[in-house]
Amino acid sequence: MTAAEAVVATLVGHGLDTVYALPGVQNDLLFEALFKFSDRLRTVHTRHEQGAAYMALGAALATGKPQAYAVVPGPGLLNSGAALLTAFSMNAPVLALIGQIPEADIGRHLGHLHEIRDQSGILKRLVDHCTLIRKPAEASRAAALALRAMQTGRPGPAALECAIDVWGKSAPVTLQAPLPIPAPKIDTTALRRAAKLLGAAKRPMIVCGGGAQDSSAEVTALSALLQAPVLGYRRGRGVLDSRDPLSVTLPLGRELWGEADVVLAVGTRLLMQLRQWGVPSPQSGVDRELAIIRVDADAREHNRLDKPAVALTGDARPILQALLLELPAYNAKRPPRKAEMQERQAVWRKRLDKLAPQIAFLEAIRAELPEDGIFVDEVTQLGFAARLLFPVYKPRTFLSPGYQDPLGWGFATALGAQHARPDVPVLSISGDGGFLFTATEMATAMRHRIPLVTVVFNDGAYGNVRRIQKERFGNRLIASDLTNPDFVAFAKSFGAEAVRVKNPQDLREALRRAFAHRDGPTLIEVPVGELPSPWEFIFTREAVLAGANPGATAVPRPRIRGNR
Ligand SMILES: Cc1ncc(C[n+]2csc(CCOP(=O)(O)OP(=O)(O)O)c2C)c(N)n1
Ligand SMILES: [Mg+2]
Repeated sequence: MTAAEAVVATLVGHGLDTVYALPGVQNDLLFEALFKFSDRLRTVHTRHEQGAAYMALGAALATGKPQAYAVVPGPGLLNSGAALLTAFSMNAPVLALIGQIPEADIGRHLGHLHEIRDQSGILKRLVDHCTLIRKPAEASRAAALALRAMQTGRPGPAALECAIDVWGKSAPVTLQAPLPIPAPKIDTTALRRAAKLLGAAKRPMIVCGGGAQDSSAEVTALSALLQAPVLGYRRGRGVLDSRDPLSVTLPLGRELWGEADVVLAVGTRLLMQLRQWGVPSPQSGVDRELAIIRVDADAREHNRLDKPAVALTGDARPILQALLLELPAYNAKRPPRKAEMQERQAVWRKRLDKLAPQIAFLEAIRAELPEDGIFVDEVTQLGFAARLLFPVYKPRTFLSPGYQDPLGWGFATALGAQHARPDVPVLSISGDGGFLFTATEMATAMRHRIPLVTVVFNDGAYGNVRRIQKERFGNRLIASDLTNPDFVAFAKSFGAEAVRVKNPQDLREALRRAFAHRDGPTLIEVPVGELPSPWEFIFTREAVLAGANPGATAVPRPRIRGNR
């Protein structure tokens, strides 16, 4: 086998069925191998490397399984950079297959096509696991080690580099079967302490991040047992069904955090909570210590901000399963909180009516998107509102881009999600700004008949930036107005279905037709005016006054009850 064939056969042996890719001479022999295996592994080619990497990311997020993309070195790698960075910050198992210049000349700065200084060094700063394949006999094991690293401990992307002349080299090859993924032993002493703390808590609360997406059943059971509200904002949405009154987002979550005495934090960095919320809310009138129990796949994550009362390292699911067995022995009786939560949800819902225009469009989407349909968020006015109030019923059905919040991720990521999950409808929202980042992938959607439904909310501006310039910089508008194409004509020119609608009722109609059309993509353009600001619901008043910098330490540090 050639090195390329060994890598491709190993991907197949690990259950991968697609490589998102854009070819070029350094990878010709890799594509030769992809051709050979095309009955078992589909190659989906895109129109920009950014599209290939975002598609792999979307497929990984929608399935929870490793996905791969392949691009040329230098400009190909850098074009995929924002998506690879986003995969890292979202802990998404994405394998980057990157070409290289001739092996003997790596590091010699001769000016080979696509040469970049220290490509391995660049990759090592972007991902935790990176290998240069030097021999065909090593290729299969290198791929298996990368795939194992992507799923071990804190999941995340990995990279394999291979030189133009090594992909095609042949040798006898032993294919490496999937390597066992080590699971850390659960610390039973810490587990018991967690059960005792939670069991004795008067007002326990659960905070979920992206790391909780695969433990929905466990979080749901714990929430019921403890009568604990579950806060999921952005990456933690959908872990507890939004129809459960104990399921909260911001800003009710912030209020509840201010009242909680014990917090179970599952797969979340807690950055917003610890840096911005800190102390109990003024309304609660409570002065108390806050005990935090952290569950995280990455042991380094526990103590970054504050030492928690209890730290549990490993996959959330087995840890929460063990906690569910331990907890009943210590669990105090608490009054049910359903009625209280319903009331408080209703109060906030009324205040959130300030976002009525966004709410009306989101209600139209929710009414037409089936329960298990996937909503892909963007850095746009409708996205910010969706993070606060779009009802999410199941895990992995609300894909939100995490702390990178890279404008333009949405369309291509959603294409990948839809490609990997042809069994459910996927809906992508974008602003006119974000959509054009990867709009050329409409050609990919047509070429591979991907039935993604895309709604573009067109306000003729980088609206979020423009609002900040208006409100905070005396209306000195700069670089925030946009000249747009006719989005409907644009989509139609690729052969896609496309329509323009003016109100939520018509959006609903258009969505119904779009979801019924499974033979290719649909674009729906919605012209909108300026939309009301969501920021008062997301940042504290203090943080908004301090410039709404999510990293700002705008409030006093909390008194966290540490692990003494
Ligand atoms: C890669 C990247 N570049 C720039 C930004 C900064 N940014 C955040 S929102 C925004 C404007 C978004 O415009 P649009 O997509 O039209 O959405 P709107 O706010 O108008 O709804 C910009 C430029 C970003 N988040 N990510
Ligand atoms: Mg806009």
